[in-house]
Amino acid sequence: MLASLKSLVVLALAATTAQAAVVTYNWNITYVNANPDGLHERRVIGVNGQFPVPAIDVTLNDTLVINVINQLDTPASLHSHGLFQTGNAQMDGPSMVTQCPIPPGANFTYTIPIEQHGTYWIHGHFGGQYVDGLRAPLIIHNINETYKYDGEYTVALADWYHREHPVMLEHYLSIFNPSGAEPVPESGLINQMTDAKFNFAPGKTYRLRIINMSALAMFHFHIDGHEIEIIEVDGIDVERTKVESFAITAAQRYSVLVTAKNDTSMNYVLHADMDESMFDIVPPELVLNVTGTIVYDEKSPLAGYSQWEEFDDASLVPVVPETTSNPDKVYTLTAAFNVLNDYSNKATFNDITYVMPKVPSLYTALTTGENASNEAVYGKYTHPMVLKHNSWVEIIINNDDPGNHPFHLHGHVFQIVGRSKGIHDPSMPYDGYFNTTNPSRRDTVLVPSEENVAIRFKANNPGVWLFHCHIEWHLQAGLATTIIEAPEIMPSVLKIDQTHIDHCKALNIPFRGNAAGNEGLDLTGENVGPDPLPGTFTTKGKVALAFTIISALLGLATVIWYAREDDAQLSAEIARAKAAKAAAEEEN
Ligand SMILES: *[C@@H]1O[C@H](CO)[C@@H](O)[C@H](O)[C@H]1NC(C)=O
Ligand SMILES: *[C@@H]1O[C@H](CO)[C@@H](O)[C@H](O)[C@H]1NC(C)=O
Ligand SMILES: *[C@@H]1O[C@H](CO)[C@@H](O)[C@H](O)[C@H]1NC(C)=O
Ligand SMILES: *[C@@H]1O[C@H](CO)[C@@H](O)[C@H](O)[C@H]1NC(C)=O
Ligand SMILES: *[C@@H]1O[C@H](CO)[C@@H](O)[C@H](O)[C@H]1NC(C)=O
Ligand SMILES: *[C@@H]1O[C@H](CO)[C@@H](O)[C@H](O)[C@H]1NC(C)=O
Ligand SMILES: *[C@@H]1O[C@H](CO)[C@@H](O)[C@H](O)[C@H]1NC(C)=O
Ligand SMILES: *[C@@H]1O[C@H](CO)[C@@H](O)[C@H](O)[C@H]1NC(C)=O
Ligand SMILES: *[C@@H]1O[C@H](CO)[C@@H](O)[C@H](O)[C@H]1NC(C)=O
Ligand SMILES: [Cu+2]
Repeated sequence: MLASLKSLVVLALAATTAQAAVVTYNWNITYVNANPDGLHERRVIGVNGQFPVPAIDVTLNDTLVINVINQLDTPASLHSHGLFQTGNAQMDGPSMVTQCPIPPGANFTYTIPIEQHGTYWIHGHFGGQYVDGLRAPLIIHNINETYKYDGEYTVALADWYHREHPVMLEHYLSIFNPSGAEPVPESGLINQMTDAKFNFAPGKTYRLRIINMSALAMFHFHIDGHEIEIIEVDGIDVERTKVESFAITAAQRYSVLVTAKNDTSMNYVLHADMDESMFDIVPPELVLNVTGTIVYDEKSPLAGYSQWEEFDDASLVPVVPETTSNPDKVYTLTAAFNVLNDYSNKATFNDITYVMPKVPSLYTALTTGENASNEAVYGKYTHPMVLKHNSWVEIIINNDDPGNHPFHLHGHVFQIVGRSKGIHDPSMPYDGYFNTTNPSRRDTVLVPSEENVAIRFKANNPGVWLFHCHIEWHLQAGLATTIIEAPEIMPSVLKIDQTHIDHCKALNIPFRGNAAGNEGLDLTGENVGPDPLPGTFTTKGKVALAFTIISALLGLATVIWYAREDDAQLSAEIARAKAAKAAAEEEN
């Protein structure tokens, strides 16, 4: 089905001269077959029979309506990444945080008043469905753009796997992967293909909207022979900043202006090089340097290659300034990966690995009255942080892991006010502040290994917002916390319609009470996660210990996850191992 189902209804607003539109998309989510890298045809998740999923395109002050029909055999939900959803948290999308997922065969309508402009994306937020294809750019035009340009292109960068996400995830989180090695993608794609082309006309200026829709891969972006000027970062317009190249981690966005050459004698390569430091192994057949082409003339040859330098995103200056305030509350969150007491490698913030509650946290906030302000009702393993309305909050994110992690906050942009090397000790004063006068703002920030970043935001958006690593594997490994913002006024601001409740009922998910589905503070039966192993081992020590335990239990020498075994065989092995472990535990 190729016909676009987008329809545009212009509402005449009698009282004002402003023209706001209701823009409706009908999204029939189904499996389709596709072979985006030309190496392997597989089942992917598409929309209206199409893959890649076409972009959503709206204008500031429109109302975006997405009528979802879930024709998959699993539940699904959609998150509009980077949108504030002010007073609309029930439309944010993450399953078991702001809604019960949409059951197979059911429909759900996301109604989203558009209050921002810039470059965003929309993706599945049930399991890892976006990794299997359920992801698309979401472009919001300003009514009057800050910068002028003659044309625009979206450049969506993504990594691509040949196996389906649930199969890879089971192995990733299993006791067979004690070092927590992430599945390495088979390809990198630009606009979900390997040969994307962008036509430039001489002398014109283009806005390129670059979106990183990866599950894991980070890209370094650069265009041969052309200067690029950054003008937007995660929806925030910034002063023009000339750069040669920039890194863009999963879920980040940049807009750049590129002025075309004055002649058409050459075409040029657009580079999005995958950062190999993110991968535990780099298979020899993996092409790291993903490219597209800037085409001036189909018949012209490609120009040669050049070197470039990178820049620092915290140096970007927002066009609309925003000062910061001293925080009313400071949290320090230390991210780490460890083998926990279920012998699998999981991610933790302050030793807690995120586990979904029995009741979506937003429904808990709306149904527990005075207890909604008590963190305990959300359950220990959602790692709740209750914020007072309009308070200023600072989070110091420590990355105590050998890998780099991009952290994303739903419902906000945050200010990047500090950073330093090493792991900040919360009992000491913070020494990493570097800018509290109009600091750079964005919704996803990269925290390099063994460094920390301090972010600030005002808790002015009542709702429940996930704060998590946007490497999909790490989110699934539990690298998330839940921000409960202004629970005291949430019931007067947010409205849950009957569809939410119907979907919970259909999936047998309780929709009121605390995280365990009980009244008051009785959390008997709540979902619990694995906890850290006892003792004070180093990470390496813990991995080694777990290896010893697993080897002793199962008589296995070593298991290497990325070996491309047959999926069925892997699943069988995992099932056998689980049974063996259960049997061993029973004997004890
Ligand atoms: C957009 O919406 C805002 C808030 O409702 C309003 O103040 C503004 O005038 C609108 N702008 C236009 C151009 O319609
Ligand atoms: C959704 O797509 C599936 C598969 O293409 C099709 O069978 C079904 O009729 C579609 N449903 C609607 C409501 O368009
Ligand atoms: C979902 O929406 C489609 C298209 O509007 C409709 O044909 C179908 O009956 C709806 N399904 C359910 C379960 O409401
Ligand atoms: C658009 O912005 C420009 C420059 O900021 C300004 O001169 C112009 O008046 C604005 N146009 C409208 C319709 O707001
Ligand atoms: C996309 O994000 C991943 C994960 O942070 C990162 O490794 C990769 O470099 C990013 N891609 C680009 C183009 O920067
Ligand atoms: C293109 O030509 C115009 C007019 O001569 C000049 O101002 C401009 O700098 C040139 N642009 C580039 C990218 O060379
Ligand atoms: C890939 O790009 C990097 C720069 O990001 C460069 O150093 C390297 O030589 C390129 N590799 C190939 C095979 O082109
Ligand atoms: C802090 O931010 C302001 C405004 O964004 C900028 O002008 C200034 O250079 C920054 N200072 C530092 C030390 O980065
Ligand atoms: C809050 O929790 C306490 C302790 O369990 C309970 O007695 C009280 O009824 C709860 N309040 C509400 C409004 O549920
Ligand atoms: Cu991560």
